[in-house]
Amino acid sequence: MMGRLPIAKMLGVTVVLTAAISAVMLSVNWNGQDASTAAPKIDQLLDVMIVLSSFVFALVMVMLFYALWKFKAKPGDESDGEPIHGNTRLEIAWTVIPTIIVLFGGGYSWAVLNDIEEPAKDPITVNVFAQQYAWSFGYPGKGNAWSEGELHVPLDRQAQFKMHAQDVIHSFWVPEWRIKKDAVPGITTTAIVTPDKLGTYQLICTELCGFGHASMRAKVVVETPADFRKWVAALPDTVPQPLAESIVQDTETDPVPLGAGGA
Ligand SMILES: [Cu+2]
Repeated sequence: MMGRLPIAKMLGVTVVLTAAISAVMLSVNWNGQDASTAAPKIDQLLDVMIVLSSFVFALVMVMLFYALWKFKAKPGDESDGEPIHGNTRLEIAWTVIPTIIVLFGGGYSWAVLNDIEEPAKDPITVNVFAQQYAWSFGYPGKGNAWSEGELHVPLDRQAQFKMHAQDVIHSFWVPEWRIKKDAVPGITTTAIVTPDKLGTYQLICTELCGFGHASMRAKVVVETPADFRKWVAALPDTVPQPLAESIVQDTETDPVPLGAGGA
């Protein structure tokens, strides 16, 4: 039966449909403004995945509509369908093609992740404390200065955010930076970001963490190193004792912790 299918024609239609769907989907700026060195790489990864998904969608639609049109029962035909047992060629195709697509997607994502998490020589470390329903931040390289509800980082310098959840799981997300990382009670998770555009952004908790989840936000300011130094020097408080203890108690998950940098 496979031999009688117009495979070349179906593939042709699939390619044209893939191009058309991709063109529409790629015309949308899904992730919005970008403000970190990782953002363009993640956006490109998404674009590639969109094209691959469009191909799979187009292929399934072409086969579905071909089958609907070609094998429709004639009016009055009440007979059973043809009994079909395995089709080796088809089974090999539908195993091999998805395997290649998934392996490619996995390998490409791995390479991008490796690239954007490559530790820089002189990162700044920021401790991020997440609790229902607020964020606060400690600057270990600046005498453990502490800020509540407002995070400042210098421009063009890798920031390593060490997450310390105080109660339930929260998640650290600044959309313009693209990076997302869960803050999990008991362990230290690390988000690595190099902000490359000055501006004011919003940190959003992106893990449903309770009644006040929707309002769990903080202001994020990316500023020049000089402005950052001035701001952090003027902070009146240092990290309070219970939060400082959570740093010690949490288990480090990064195999090569970079320590408290950021002088
Ligand atoms: Cu939360």
